[in-house]
Amino acid sequence: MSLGGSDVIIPIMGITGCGKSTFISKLLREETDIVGHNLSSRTSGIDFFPLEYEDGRRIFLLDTPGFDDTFRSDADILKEIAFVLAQTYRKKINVAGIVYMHRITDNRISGTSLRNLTVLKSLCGESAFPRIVLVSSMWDLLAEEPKLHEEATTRELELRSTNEFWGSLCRGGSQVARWTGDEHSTLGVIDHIMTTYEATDNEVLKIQKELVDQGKCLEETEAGKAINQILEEAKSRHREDIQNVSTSRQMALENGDTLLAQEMENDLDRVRKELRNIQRSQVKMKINMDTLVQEKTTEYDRLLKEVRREQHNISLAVQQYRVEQQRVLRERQENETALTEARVFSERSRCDLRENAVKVSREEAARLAIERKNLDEVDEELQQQFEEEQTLLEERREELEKRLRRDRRKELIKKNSIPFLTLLAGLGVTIGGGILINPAMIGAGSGMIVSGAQKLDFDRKKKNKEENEETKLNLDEVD
Ligand SMILES: Nc1nc2c(ncn2[C@@H]2O[C@H](COP(=O)(O)OP(=O)(O)OP(=O)(O)O)[C@@H](O)[C@H]2O)c(=O)[nH]1
Ligand SMILES: [Mg+2]
Repeated sequence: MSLGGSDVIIPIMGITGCGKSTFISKLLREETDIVGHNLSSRTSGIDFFPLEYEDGRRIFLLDTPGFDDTFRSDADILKEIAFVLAQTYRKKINVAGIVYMHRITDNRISGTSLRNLTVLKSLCGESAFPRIVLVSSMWDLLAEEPKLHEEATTRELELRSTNEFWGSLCRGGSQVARWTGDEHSTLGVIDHIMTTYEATDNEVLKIQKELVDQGKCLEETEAGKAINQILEEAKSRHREDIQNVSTSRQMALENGDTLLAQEMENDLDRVRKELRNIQRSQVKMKINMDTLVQEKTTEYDRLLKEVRREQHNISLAVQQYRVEQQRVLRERQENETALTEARVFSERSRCDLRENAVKVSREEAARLAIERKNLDEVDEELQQQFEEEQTLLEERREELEKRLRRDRRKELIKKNSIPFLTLLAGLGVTIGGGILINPAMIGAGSGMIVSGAQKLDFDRKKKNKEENEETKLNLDEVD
């Protein structure tokens, strides 16, 4: 199994909850558990979703955490993204494009959104702006609300015309797209990225050049500087807070208000802790490519083992579902046989009764008629029982079928992530631009036989397009 050459990556970026995982899940078609439904950030590391493009090459969609992640600092996230981008660049896997998502329903551009945009711009560099598609989500929520829809359109215009939002990106060649939340719309974005990628020379992202070609430390890269500036601003705010709260605490002590003074002491502890975290984050970015590779390859090696274990467990579950499904089918078959036998038996009894009825006295005939009626009742009851049981078994079979499909999809995703994880774990060997998985490290595990990734159904996209012009992707050329 080789990886590299014509395979490409497409990072999906944006703040927490903007719809990155949902966007990806539309291409996977089956329900997966990658989408978060609460406030805490669901995607905490980078996840990889391999898909097959129409010409057979693989596209790895990278589900990234936003720079506002609930569990990880901005520096940690930058390290993660920088490493993946640098490592794939070293292995000659190109970035076909970047999807940057934004919730159009947000009434104003939050500080977090601005922070993400700033990092995006510095990460890509101006020459890669044409590789970016700015995708707004949540339009489906406005479909029935003309007034809200109009407001959103105005916001979209504002985003495109304001330099610090999307303005500079659009002028630099980034495209704007409305995402209607369905597979067709999602395919439109990917198709656009791939078409642009094929029509233009490969464009290396700024951070890839800085880390790999120029040997810069993470903190010296433009994205590192952007994060550092954000951290410096946060530090000055914290220092100011410490000064103000310390003064107030002193006054509270002088007034003998020990309770208030204690509360302020707690506040001070909290702010000092945050300040220390920021300082630690800054230290984390004083890292060059070699150290970054050392640190991250160890992490990815661990992740690789975990994914392979998970894949193995899913395989076991799939096998169990299959066995259970066979059992259900067998039971249905047995029920049918039992019913057929019962019918043959009762038909035979009915025949006997009919024959006897001709020869017997009137009293006896009346008794036989009652027997026949009893037989009919038993038959009916059997039929009813049979139908009930078959319905239950059919429901169970459908449930198993659903689980089987879901788990097989999960298994495939895991399986197809393995070559990518292997590359990130530093186990890939570059030969002639391709990556060979190191067989000694991988062993003969079932996980390494990578079957075809999910094929992107562009035919379906074309068909949908003809059928439903309303969901047409709004990919505007911006001059
Ligand atoms: N109606 C609607 N809901 C959406 C859309 N995009 C995302 N959502 C919902 O918004 C929530 C968050 O979506 P996610 O896809 O988990 O967001 P994310 O960007 O991956 O978030 P993180 O992993 O935390 O960074 C989920 O409940 C989604 O169902 C959209 O276009 N329309
Ligand atoms: Mg997510």
